[in-house]
Amino acid sequence: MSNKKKIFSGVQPSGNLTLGNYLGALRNFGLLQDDFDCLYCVVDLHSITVRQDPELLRERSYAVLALYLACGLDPDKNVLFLQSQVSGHAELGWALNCYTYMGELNRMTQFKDKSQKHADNINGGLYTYPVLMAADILLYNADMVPIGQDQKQHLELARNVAERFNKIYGDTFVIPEPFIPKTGARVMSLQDPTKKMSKSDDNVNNFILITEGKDKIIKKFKKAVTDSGSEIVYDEENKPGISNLMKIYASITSKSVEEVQKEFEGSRYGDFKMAVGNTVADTLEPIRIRYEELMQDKAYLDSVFKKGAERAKSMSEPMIDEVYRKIGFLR
Ligand code: AQP
Repeated sequence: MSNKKKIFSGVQPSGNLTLGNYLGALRNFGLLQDDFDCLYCVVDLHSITVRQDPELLRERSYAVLALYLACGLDPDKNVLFLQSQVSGHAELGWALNCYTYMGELNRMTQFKDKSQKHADNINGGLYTYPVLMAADILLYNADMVPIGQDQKQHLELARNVAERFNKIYGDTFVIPEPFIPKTGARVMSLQDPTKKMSKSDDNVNNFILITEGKDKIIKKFKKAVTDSGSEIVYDEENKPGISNLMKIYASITSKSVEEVQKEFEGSRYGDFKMAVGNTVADTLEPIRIRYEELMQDKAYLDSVFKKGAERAKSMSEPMIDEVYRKIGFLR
């Protein structure tokens, strides 16, 4: 690692990755790899806050790595690794739990949403999830964290915990900044555009998978709910469906929403949906092809994880040492 600024981000292997994960996170990871020292993690420890099938979890951990690579992340330039293979995450996570207040965790909206969705399994890990996320980031003194809008509240908590620790023990952690894309930060569900597109959604028509074929993608966009009226205008409050599609198209084509509105002035909803479907499918197609090739070579994926874990371990061990020493543990 050089003296470039450091980036950390992660994705949970809790399902197949969606267009939301791509536009909110993965696509931006690739854009940052030349200017920053980047660590991109497959955060499997986080994923068990919701019950996972062990075989499927292993397969999905490979799948997230394969998608990192298929989206253009270079395993030599970036540290690509599996969270459970680097013990510092759990170690720092435990320590930071003792510097985080229940009042802070009670305010987390993701906990509220997920406890409603998994009412039969509201476990302690789901509650302290943001503390482990703080540990992920602070362990490496990351300066910046590329995330979607939904993770902003968690990042603010990480900043507060870091500041609290620094105040008690002197400068230890860098205070991380969020890096949230202008468009694509919050891709909404296709059938219910008032909630975000999520990989663990029960209704498959709510999301587009990065690895889905063209026919399926177009079919799902055709089915996407639109609003009353017939004009392609951006109005999040009164036209959440069409506004979501406009934001997706803007983000994929790197255009502004105003440009998209102009481009489709006078078009019908059906034609616009076809254009969005086609553009999304064409963008994702090469990623899917590369992903499928990579998933055939688990030995290669294991070797990337192994090298990543070695690098992440050597980067994180001095921080664990410093924190444990400051807290008062014998070293
Ligand atoms: N709909 C979204 N729009 C933009 N960005 C999104 N992200 C997730 N959904 C959207 C971003 O993707 C990154 C990885 O997310 P994660 O796997 O850590 O968990 P998540 O935020 O909880 O994503 P999901 O898809 O909703 O997963 P499940 O269903 O398992 O909870 C993050 O940077 C996130 O902001």
